Amino acid sequence: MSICPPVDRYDRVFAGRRQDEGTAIPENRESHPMKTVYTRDHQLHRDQPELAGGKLLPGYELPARAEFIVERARAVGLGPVIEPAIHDLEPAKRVHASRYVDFLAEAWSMWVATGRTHAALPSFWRAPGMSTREPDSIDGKLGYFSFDAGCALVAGSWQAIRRSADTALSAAALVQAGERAAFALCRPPGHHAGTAFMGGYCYLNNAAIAAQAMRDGGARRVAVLDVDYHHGNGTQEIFYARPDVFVINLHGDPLTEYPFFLGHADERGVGAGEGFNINYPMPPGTNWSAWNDALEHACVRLASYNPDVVIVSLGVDTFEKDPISQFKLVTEDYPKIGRRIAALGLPTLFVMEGGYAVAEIGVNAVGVLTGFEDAA
Ligand code: Q9C
Ligand code: ZN
Repeated sequence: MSICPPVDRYDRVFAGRRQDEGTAIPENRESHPMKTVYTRDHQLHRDQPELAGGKLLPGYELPARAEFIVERARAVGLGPVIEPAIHDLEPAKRVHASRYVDFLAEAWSMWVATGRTHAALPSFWRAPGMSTREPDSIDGKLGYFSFDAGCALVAGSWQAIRRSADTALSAAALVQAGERAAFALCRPPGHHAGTAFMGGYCYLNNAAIAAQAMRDGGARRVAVLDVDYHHGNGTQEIFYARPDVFVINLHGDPLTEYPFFLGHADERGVGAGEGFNINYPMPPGTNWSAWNDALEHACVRLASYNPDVVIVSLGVDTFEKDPISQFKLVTEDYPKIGRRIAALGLPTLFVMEGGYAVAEIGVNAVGVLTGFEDAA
């Protein structure tokens, strides 16, 4: 059962605004039901600010995002919506530094102990040449374990973060138990979080935790296909030296787009992992035609890796109306993404990442999943 008390379904910001109904609801799809793993515990992470463009603003990463997606999944009859099981922190610590995970767990109480009750946010970071020693004070720790000021912590954040990882782990278990596909409706998202840092609204890397759990559960090779607008720097960093998890990213060119400091085309992996990381940076204004060319190339490379399972880091911030992104995909494009991924013919775990055009996020994200189901 959810531990989250029932709260208002949508954020104040979106009060009175309805989800975009999009195209007609597809036909009944009970023949191939895809399970969605979801918990309203995500709502505990709310009202968090972010530093953007020199201003402290309400975060773009809103509870309404997940609410609109689960509502759309139910409306189209995607399949059952189930609550994630509770996991301990060991699976997270298989990809994250133990100290980092423990920091996330204790950060809010350390922050409150300084007399502050507003959201915790870092203001200080290390530059190259500075010490790698973990500071004692919470302000030092916040900077030490982050790379931007997009990851505020509020009272309920840690519980939501843990449950988001639980969501990915439970959906991964469904796929490992033989389901053709499953949808982890994670919130907060994960792909910017690395071994020992948060950033870009991400705290624990849900897709990476799921990938490692699948490896530990017997998968020989795992492919991660990240279609979020932003480069999945955390996932890349975690698996960069490993040949057993092949990481492929389609994203806005970091020369102009967040996260700026990773995601270039010449980053191909290192050591035993050399050749097992591929980046497809694309310029602002990229439309379906160019984006689809990259997807096609990525899918051919992915198929030749012959993985046991595919994990899709599913961001829909490639949408033309996304408020913080510069690609031009339209609602009708999202089912095509799902159909191409289904054509791989592989067990597939979808893990929710970004997407900030909140009114359209349900139609777009679930559109990928119904496209997959129609072709599977
Ligand atoms: N004015 C994900 O999509 N800030 N994270 C960009 C906003 C960071 C996006 C500038 C965007 C992070 C999971
Ligand atoms: Zn994104």
